Amino acid sequence: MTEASKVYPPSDEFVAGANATAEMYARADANPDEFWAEQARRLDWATPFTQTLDWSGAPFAKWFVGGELNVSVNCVDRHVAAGKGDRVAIHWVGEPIDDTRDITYSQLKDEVSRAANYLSSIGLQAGDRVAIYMPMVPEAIISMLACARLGLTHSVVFAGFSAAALRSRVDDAEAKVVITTDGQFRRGEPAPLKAAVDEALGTGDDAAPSIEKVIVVRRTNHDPDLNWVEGRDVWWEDTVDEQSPVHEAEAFDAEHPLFLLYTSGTTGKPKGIVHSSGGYLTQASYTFHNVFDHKEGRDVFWCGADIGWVTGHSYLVYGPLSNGATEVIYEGTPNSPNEHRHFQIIEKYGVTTYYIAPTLIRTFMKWGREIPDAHDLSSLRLLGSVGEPINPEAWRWYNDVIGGGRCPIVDTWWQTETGGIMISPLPGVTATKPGSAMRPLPGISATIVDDNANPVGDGEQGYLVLDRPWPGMLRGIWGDPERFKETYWSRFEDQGWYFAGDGARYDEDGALWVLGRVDDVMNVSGHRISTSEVESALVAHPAVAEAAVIGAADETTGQGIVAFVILMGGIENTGDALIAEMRQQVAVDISPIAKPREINIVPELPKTRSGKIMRRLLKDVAEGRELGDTSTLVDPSVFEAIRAKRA
Ligand code: 6R9
Repeated sequence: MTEASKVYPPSDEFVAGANATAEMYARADANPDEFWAEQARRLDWATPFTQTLDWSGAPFAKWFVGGELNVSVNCVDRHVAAGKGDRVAIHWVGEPIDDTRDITYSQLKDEVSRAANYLSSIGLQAGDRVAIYMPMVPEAIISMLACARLGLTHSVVFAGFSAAALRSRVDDAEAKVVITTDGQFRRGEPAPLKAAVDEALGTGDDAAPSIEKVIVVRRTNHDPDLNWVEGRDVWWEDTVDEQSPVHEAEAFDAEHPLFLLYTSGTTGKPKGIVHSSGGYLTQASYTFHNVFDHKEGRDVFWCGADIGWVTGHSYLVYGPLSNGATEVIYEGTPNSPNEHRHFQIIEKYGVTTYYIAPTLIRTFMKWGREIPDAHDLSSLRLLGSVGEPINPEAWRWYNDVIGGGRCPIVDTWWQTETGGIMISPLPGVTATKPGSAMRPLPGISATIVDDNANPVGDGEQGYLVLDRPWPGMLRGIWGDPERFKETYWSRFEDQGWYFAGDGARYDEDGALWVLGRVDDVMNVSGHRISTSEVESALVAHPAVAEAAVIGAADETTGQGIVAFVILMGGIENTGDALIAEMRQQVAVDISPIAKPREINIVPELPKTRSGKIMRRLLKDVAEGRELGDTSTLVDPSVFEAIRAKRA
């Protein structure tokens, strides 16, 4: 057998002890509703549901109809009530060395209750929206759970996003409160964060109309120019910390909106993905238990995502905590203060289950195996990957170097919209292939089809669709039901299928390979960024007349952002200085993570006769390939000029 086709069967030890079993697939297929009802009953319901799924209003689903629960009680209180209050919920590891905090489930209950008491004391009511713009500090998770406790819908905005990005999300959600920190640590240095909130929320006529309060956690205590708006701003320490640690939680309908999370689509405007309480928590909890083979009281789980992304929501907060897990939350970057940091943390806390993105694995590969080899990683027993396709080479390196050849790897495909993992191997059940997400989980149904909705043959590429509703599915786009239908359900409207936006294929053994986006969404280090969002930011620069952006293959980040811009007439091309300004414009409008790797100032863009920019051809150029079919171009010679510019 060649190295490439090698299959990795589960070890006897895993087969004997895994939470998941092979018969789950057949059982779930035979009666999906009954299967999901059983998963939902792993949670505590204040009022039991009377119907598992109501799909009569498709594509707007209702799961666990009539049921009522409190998400925060499920993640915290019930573990305390079951006598597990002294178990560590969170080993928090700050970026500065030795800045750590262990939080038990009892302590978490007190903290969440205090925050809930404060949020209700300022008049917030179930259904109100709260924006959370914070680095990876415990108060971020406490805030999310406090919102959940009160039925407030949280909208976490990644703290790496710019003030402009925060403002558009606050306005779209009409958030009443922003919870933030004074600053955050960035590679050892304190940097302001509240300043971005002040800039976002504005003053006077420009003030964000929905905002009533800004709650500030003291993190760096360092910003000498910290601005304070009397009446609007309060310190967490002076308000939340003063509250009673006792809070009686109320139960909410299973369909109550738990959170909004904005994500990039194919158009410039980010969309607020709406998630429910009962269905979302059921899927987050079920997948955590089975895909990560979680063993209560024994495992130490670590998910390297930021709470600003869906992976952070489902596998830093709701999945692990609903299962009573002990987890590591790390505030900093993997190379702070040096490249050993992650491995030191694994060693120190005895991490058993480690879940990161392929881009980080490839970064570790670049740093060299002597770094992980210098540490005792023998506590690890399961590895996970998420966010983008994992190339077989990175998979094998992860397996051999980090996993010591003994840890199953779960390559988990899912999306902000799906709420939880959808396609993944099951440890102890699946024999894995490097680079394949293998098969939909029990209860989940996916298929690969062509333009006409016909199933593709083995080896042929098609569109990945989800042909049956699932509990964690998005319930809509905030404030825009039409866009929800149009974006996800119009492509295969007659069939009633969800179109995921990814290409995929089955191999000859029926294993599923996800090939990446088929739309204008780029995936840079596992972050979704739309080409049009970056184009809009570039065009906002006064020197830019037109911009075309593509994602080009990149060895480390999966894709890198490459832009082609045309200058306004009369603007002098000052080269690097001008390009630096344009990159800055993108950082300010969106985030530093969206800054193009490369900006090419070109005389013209390749267009079809109908005026569409031929991005496919720009991609060929950026990836150094021979040009594909140029016959539909108005003027094929523009490429000579573009090539000349890049040389
Ligand atoms: C969880 C998350 C979703 C997009 C998705 C796909 C890509 C995620 C993947 C994967 C191949 C995997 N993606 N996991 N591609 N293999 N295991 O990342 O959500 O940020 O919404 O991105 O990421 O293209 O459509 P989100």
